[in-house]
Amino acid sequence: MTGQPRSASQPPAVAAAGLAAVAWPHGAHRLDCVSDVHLSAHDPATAAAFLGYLRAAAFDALCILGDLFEVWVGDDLLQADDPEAALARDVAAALRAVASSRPVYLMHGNRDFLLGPAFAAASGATLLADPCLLDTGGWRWLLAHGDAWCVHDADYQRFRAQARSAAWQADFAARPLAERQTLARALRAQSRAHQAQRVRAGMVDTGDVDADTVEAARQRHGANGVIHGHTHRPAAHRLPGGAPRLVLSDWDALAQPPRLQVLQLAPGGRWCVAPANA
Ligand SMILES: [Mn+2]
Repeated sequence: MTGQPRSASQPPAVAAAGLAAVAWPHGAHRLDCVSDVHLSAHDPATAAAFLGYLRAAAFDALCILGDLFEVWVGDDLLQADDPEAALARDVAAALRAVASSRPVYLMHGNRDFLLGPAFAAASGATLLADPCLLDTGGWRWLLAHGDAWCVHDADYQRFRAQARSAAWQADFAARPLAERQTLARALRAQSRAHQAQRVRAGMVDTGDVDADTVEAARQRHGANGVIHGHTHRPAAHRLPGGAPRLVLSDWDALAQPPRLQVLQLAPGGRWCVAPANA
């Protein structure tokens, strides 16, 4: 899948309203976007694929748009003695090797929104605000994880607002690591049960972003197009105003065929999708 900005009916980019913008790295030809890798010690095949992708690193810059980890309960995991901690240290070291010569950007997802300054320091990654702009030179992408645009899932949006508050995070961080891990597992199981119940009840599909909400954000921030993940519904859509909305795939090395998808961006709004192990 490849794409190029349209010239004739290209939606206008107006001045951005105070949103942080990532500049296209000087001289870069290719900036890779990935998201929803969902790294976990329970899925060594996907972890190995991601580490292999970082080692090969044929990109000039890397942008991870959320849910790099299946769950992140705090940066103190880096010091812990369990398989998830060992994987987290391997990933941080591999990112750091990349970041020694190329920019690595990291955005929070809904699973790993507690990735903090200690992980950023260990990995050499620059934490991105959600959303933020990427200026590729004459073409601006609005980058987001995507969960904030799933406005039809009112229960999730309530939880999101609560979990992003300083009070909730302080209370959570004060609990022992093992308790936080148990709590995260329980929240995950609860969320799965909730989704399954909605599907059984034939209720409206709340698992996707709302296109009008995304289009409003695009216009508000003066972007030419939008890139997000989270929904695990990879596609290249057109927003109501005609601008591209590119949706990143999740990663699963054991799926048939394996899902290890990378969105490669080039200057000026050009893009293509390729397998990570190509
Ligand atoms: Mn997500």
